[in-house]
Amino acid sequence: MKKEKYNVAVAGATGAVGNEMISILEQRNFPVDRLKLLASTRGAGTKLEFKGKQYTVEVMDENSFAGMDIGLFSPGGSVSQKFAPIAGKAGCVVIDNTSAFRMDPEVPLIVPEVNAHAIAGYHKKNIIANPNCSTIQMVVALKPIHDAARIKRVVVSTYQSVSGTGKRAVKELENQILAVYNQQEIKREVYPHQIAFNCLPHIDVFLENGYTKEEMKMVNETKKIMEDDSIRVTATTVRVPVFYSHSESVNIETEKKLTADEVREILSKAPGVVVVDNPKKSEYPLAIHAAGKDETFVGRIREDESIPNGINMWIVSDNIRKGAALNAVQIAELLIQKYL
Ligand code: 3JN
Repeated sequence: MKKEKYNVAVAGATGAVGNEMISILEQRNFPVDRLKLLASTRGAGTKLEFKGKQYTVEVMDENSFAGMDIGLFSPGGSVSQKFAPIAGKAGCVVIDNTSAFRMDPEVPLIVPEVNAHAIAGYHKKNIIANPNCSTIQMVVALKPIHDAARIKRVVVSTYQSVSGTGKRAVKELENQILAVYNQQEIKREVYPHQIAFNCLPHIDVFLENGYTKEEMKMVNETKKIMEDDSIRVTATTVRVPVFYSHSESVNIETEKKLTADEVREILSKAPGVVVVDNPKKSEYPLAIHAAGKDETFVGRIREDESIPNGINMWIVSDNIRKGAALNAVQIAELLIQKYL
């Protein structure tokens, strides 16, 4: 018999994404029966609110998941690596926000607007992966174009906000901005260089091929979600001094010719996408407008005049919401609609 309400565990509850997951469960009135908030020993004891009631964050251990139906995970990658399989085996379906399982062929990697059907394979490990934030907002816009004209190649450059790194990075940018204005010493702890008034072409670690891990996540996850390994993808990921929302300059080459107007038409009907594209009035997607919103905003849609079938566009979304917490809760909604 189908349950009416579900026992939900939030792992990594004290982090930026964990906090947002709790808010989104409340905002979307997710049918929560018992809520369990989990974190490492550092976060345990913190008090957090859900629907007007206070919850104390507990230390996550091997026994945390007995009797829980859904686990929304956003701890560090190594923590997910250890605890997601434990939770899965205990019958708690994990929706994991880290990269630990994204490329595992037995784990679906889901963006509900793009590949909801792929969730069907979740029971192999009882784990569903939430893609990287930069990938999510890009594929929401790419999928309807791919369906209409088959995308052959994608060249993306990102402008990623500091909230993608977490609360400490948000504080670091604030402190550095104040230090610059007050002509004080600039302190660095989170990033290898000053982030205030600067751009860092370096997100996550560098790999043998000269790309960063963040860049290769965008390459590999895009192919898996779009279910097409023939799409060629190349990425440059850049951290910019913005607090919330990631922006992306995306160039695509399609098999079939599409005009800019056709792309606008396709995207205006795409789920989760809002076209903001009126350059004459200086209207285009902006990080400060996307922050706190659920949609992915697309603008600056124009033909790439250097090739026969090319399109350029600018894609902006709230990295903590659609890029992480909201996408995870949408996956949980799909799961309970169809399977639990
Ligand atoms: O930097 C960003 O804007 C997004 C960061 C994502 C991130 C940070 C640390 C570890 C991830 C991720 O989601 O890919 C991971 C990871 O799980 O590998």
